Amino acid sequence: MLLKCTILTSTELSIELKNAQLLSSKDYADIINIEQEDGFPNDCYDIFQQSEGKAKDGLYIIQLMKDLIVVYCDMHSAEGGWTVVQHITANTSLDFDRTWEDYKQGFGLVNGDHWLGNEFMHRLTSKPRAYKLGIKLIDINGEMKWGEYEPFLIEHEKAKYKIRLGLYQGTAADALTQNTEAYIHDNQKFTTKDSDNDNYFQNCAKIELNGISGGGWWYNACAGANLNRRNILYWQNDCTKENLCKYAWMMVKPNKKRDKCSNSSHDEL
Ligand SMILES: [Ca+2]
Repeated sequence: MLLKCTILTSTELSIELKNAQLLSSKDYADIINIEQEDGFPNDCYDIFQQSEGKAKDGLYIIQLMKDLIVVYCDMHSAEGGWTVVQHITANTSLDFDRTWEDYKQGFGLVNGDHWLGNEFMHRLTSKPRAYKLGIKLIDINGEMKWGEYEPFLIEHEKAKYKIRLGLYQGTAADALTQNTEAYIHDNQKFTTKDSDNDNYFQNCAKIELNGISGGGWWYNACAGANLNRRNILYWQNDCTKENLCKYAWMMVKPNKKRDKCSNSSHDEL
């Protein structure tokens, strides 16, 4: 199921968004570049650069191959230009216990809690230029932690949207490639309640904590981090049952250092 919607702008330009289901009816008026005339950008970093760093946070249309999608751009975190691929508020009413198809196409509202969609994450990060992943965590006391994996990519659907992570830096724990809990997430396939691709004898996406299941994630057996369990966000050391987190974001941005060497862009993964 993929909803499409055609927007008529004031210039009579019709725009078909592939992920229109991630917009509420009032969100359309908030799309900042809806009347752009010279083609849509590849990602939020393009917008950030073209504006010389002046572009605001908010909703923008980007082009992934021939498809147009709407995304939320974070123009202020870690030097700006980030395309948000996940946002969650602890105890959100948005259900993250979803099927493979839902995680593939995205769900929620791009202006709030949402998952942009594994297919779009794959297309974004498999472009010739290499990308990096940013993780932003805010705990209930308002303390912010940040981390980056560089490079980062999501493989195609036949590879079960496997996650590939490079070197880590940041103030948060390295919960995706560190092995302190023997659950390394790097190189793991994506698992949902209807598609078990993890290394546990049961399906990690179905295991409940306080009555809420884990949701889709790149589980190992099962998790050293999981930002898609909507009641308790989990990020080794930083977001736990003892140190509750209120918000999390996952976002992507081209790796500046590798712009000029796209031929070998993914060799280090
Ligand atoms: Ca399993």
